[in-house]
Formats: sequence, C-alpha cells, structure tokens
Amino acid sequence: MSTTQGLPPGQYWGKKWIIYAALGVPKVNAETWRLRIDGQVKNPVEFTYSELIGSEQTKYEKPFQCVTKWGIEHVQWEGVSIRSIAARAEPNPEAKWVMFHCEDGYSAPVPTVDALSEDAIVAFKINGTPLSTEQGFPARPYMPNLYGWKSAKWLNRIEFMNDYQDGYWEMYGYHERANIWAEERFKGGSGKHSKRTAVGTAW
Ligand SMILES: Nc1nc2c(c(=O)[nH]1)N[C@H]1C(S)=C(S)[C@@H](COP(=O)(O)O)O[C@H]1N2
Ligand SMILES: [Mo]
Repeated sequence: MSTTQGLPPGQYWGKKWIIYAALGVPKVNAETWRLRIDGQVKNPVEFTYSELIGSEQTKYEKPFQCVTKWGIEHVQWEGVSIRSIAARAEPNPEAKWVMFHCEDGYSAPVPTVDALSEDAIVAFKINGTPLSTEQGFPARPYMPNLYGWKSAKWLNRIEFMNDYQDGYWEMYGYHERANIWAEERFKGGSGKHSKRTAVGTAW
C-alpha cells in the first residue's frame, strides 16, 4: 500500500510559489464575474462571487504540487466544496469528466470523482487572503490529490462531460487524471515508469 501523506514520489519542497500564466494574467471584476456549472447537467446554474463567498466555506491546510516537481508544504485553502455547488446543477450520472474553463482561455479536465471528492473545492483564499490577481482571482479549483496544473486559475465555468477531452496542457501530453501519488505526469504512464512523452512543460 502506498502512502498518501507527506512528500509525494518525485517531488521536493520548494520555498516559494512560482507563478505560471501560460496565456497571460486576466484582470477579473468580481462584480461581473460568474461561475457557471453546465454541460451534462439537468439544471445549469450560475453563481456570483458574493453568493459563493457568502456560503459555507471549507478550510484546511494541504500542500500544492506542481508537475515540474516543486511543492509548497503548508498552504491554507479556503473555498466552497465543489460537490455542494455542483449538486445544485444536478450532474448526469454518465458525466464522468469535468472541464474547468478560465477567463484566459486555459482549461483543465479532471475525473468527476476527483472534482466531487469530499475535499475538492473552488478556492477563494490562500493563507487567509483572497487570491491575488496573479494567483487566479477570484477563483481556482483545488483538489489535494492532483497536480497543480488542474488548479485552473481565473476559473469561470465547470462543464460536466460524458467523454474525456484535452485541456490546455493535456494537448501537450500531460496526463488525463494527474494523481500525485500515482505520479501521473504524462499520458500513457507515470513519471517513474515510462518515458516522458510531453513536448511542453506545464508552466
Ligand atoms: N489559467 C491558468 N491556470 C493555471 C496555469 C496557467 O498557466 N493558467 N498554470 C497551472 C500550473 S502548471 C500550476 S503549477 C499552477 C501554479 O499556480 P501559481 O501560479 O499560483 O503558482 O497554476 C495552474 N493553473
Ligand atoms: Mo505546474
């Protein structure tokens, strides 16, 4: 049995976040921003920023892991459980994937089981402070068991899908699921046991 605590395989603890913005840093107005949940759902919904930060927040400390191997050990995350807001949209049971869509055009698919796991959140705060513009204001998903490229900054839409589709980094060969404990860095295998197939770097 493999452990799911501490330093995941192949990672090291870095001191500082490295800010990545493959498609640039959009400036989002929280007043007009909406989070839409749609696709394979019975009831597409839209939330405002104040609705979301005014509802029950989930808070915990968990690390962040970038597929390029740096991790940040102690991060306080705060946001709404994706499960709770997705319930309002009533996803179809056949929808096995979700796509996170962002203001900048970035996107990232994750399995529905990960997006709706108990500790998966749409995060609004890191270390007690609203996300900075560079770190994705107003919102980014955070799933503790997935590499950081799935934490799509400037999130504005969660689309439920029946079938898998590539997002931004997956087109370059990065893994569909990105589980940090299984070292799912690249498609077709783990970072440990298979050759690197990607042609880009997830930064
Ligand atoms: N919109 C968007 N989200 C993104 C990225 C990006 O380039 N654009 N980079 C991803 C990657 S590879 C990582 S490791 C984290 C980095 O988060 P940070 O910029 O807050 O350090 O954001 C992820 N989310
Ligand atoms: Mo990353």
